[in-house]
Amino acid sequence: MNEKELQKQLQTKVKRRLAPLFARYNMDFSGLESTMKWKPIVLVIGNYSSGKSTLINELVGQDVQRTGQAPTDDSFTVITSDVGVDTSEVPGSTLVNDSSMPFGQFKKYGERLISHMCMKRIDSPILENMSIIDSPGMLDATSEKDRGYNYMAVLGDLAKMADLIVLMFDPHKAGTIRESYNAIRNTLPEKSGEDRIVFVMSRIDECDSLSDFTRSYGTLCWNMSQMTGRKDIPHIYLTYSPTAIGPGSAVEGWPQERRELIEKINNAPGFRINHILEDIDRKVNEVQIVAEAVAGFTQRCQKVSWKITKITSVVALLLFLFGDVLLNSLISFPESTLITAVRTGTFSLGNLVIPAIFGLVTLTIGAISFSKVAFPQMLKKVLANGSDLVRLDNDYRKNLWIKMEQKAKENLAGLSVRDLWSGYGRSLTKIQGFLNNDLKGYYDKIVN
Ligand SMILES: Nc1nc2c(ncn2[C@@H]2O[C@H](COP(=O)(O)OP(=O)(O)OP(=O)(O)O)[C@@H](O)[C@H]2O)c(=O)[nH]1
Ligand SMILES: [Mg+2]
Repeated sequence: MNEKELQKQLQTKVKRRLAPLFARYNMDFSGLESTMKWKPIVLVIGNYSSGKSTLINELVGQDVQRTGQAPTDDSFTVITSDVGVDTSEVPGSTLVNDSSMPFGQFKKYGERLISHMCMKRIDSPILENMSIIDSPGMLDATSEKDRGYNYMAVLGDLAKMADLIVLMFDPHKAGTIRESYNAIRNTLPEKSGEDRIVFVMSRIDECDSLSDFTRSYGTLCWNMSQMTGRKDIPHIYLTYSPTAIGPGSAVEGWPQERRELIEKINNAPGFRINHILEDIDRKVNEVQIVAEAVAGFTQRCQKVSWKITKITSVVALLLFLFGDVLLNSLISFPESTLITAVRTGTFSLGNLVIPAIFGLVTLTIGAISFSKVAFPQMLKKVLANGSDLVRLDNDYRKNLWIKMEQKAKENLAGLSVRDLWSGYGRSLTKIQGFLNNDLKGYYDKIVN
């Protein structure tokens, strides 16, 4: 099966199996759905005038984006293919309302963003397998506030969808890499997110001397070690624009560096299915820990309820048999008890009235004591601290719980006594089954 077929199959199956489960726990499925839709995405971000649009124009072989020295772009542009169609521009309002594309989630940022989004369809070989998103360059913190939408959050959401994020910096602004990195890092999967980011120092021709270059490169490395918290520095690709510097101006070694970057970008579609699986894995683990907490709580309640039922049933039976004897000895009523009536052969249905009342009242007291006393108390306890509802035997689970605890509590707070028997255990088993069987199967398929 090829990647596209696998992706299609995955999309159908995941939706059928998981959408109802996500809904059950009030969790958002649309993010996952949009990840699975559409083709691979390369997102280009970085500071203004770092050469993002220039690089894209060179990749697609057309001047599709405007370029210039001052901050030029103030829009997010999705560049995609449309063989045989003249360059046509689709406005943001169409983009976010087209359910065949994954951009619906950006509606939440409001009109300001939508009017600063668009799609350009062009005919270019590189776009057969991917789409490229050009972004407005990052400015300083004060100017970011004037955009009228949350620029950093938008970058984060786009990064979540992307298969490759090209983070570009020119030598003059190497110090601002941290803001861009922070904007995207937290939205990416913990384990593999780092691999999706490509760090690029552009416009290297503008370094006047080797020491100038070393200074910029050093600043970039220092910033990167600070933000990633890692001792090893990820690979930094170097690039320049052949069109901007003119023919024959490239120094030896530069073309090779640039080729490596382009190859990396060209390889982005190859990671698509793996990224989709990782995203599914991450989201399903999130829903699983919530489901585990809810199922843990419902099981605990069922046990207590069962205990109360056992005790009250025994008491109810005793009172059914002997309650009227007790009453008779105290107030000489009823005249004939159930046992006497049976023994003397004078039994009539009337003899059942008092025992039945005794039995039913006891059972009702048992039920009320569970629903009005035991259940609310147990709920209060887990809402104060529910960490013993889930297995927290490693750091991954601990961090996951920190992230999802609030969601789990929302679900727990919404439970009523009746919900305790509505199959939360089964839902958890389904989620676990998906993770352990279905998803594993898909991972195996792409490895083999
Ligand atoms: N010398 C030199 N100039 C470059 C290079 N790459 C781009 N430029 C020039 O730098 C300017 C900015 O390039 P753009 O591609 O518009 O930069 P951008 O990152 O898209 O900028 P914004 O859209 O404003 O964020 C343009 O005038 C380009 O011609 C390069 O490698 N070397
Ligand atoms: Mg630009």
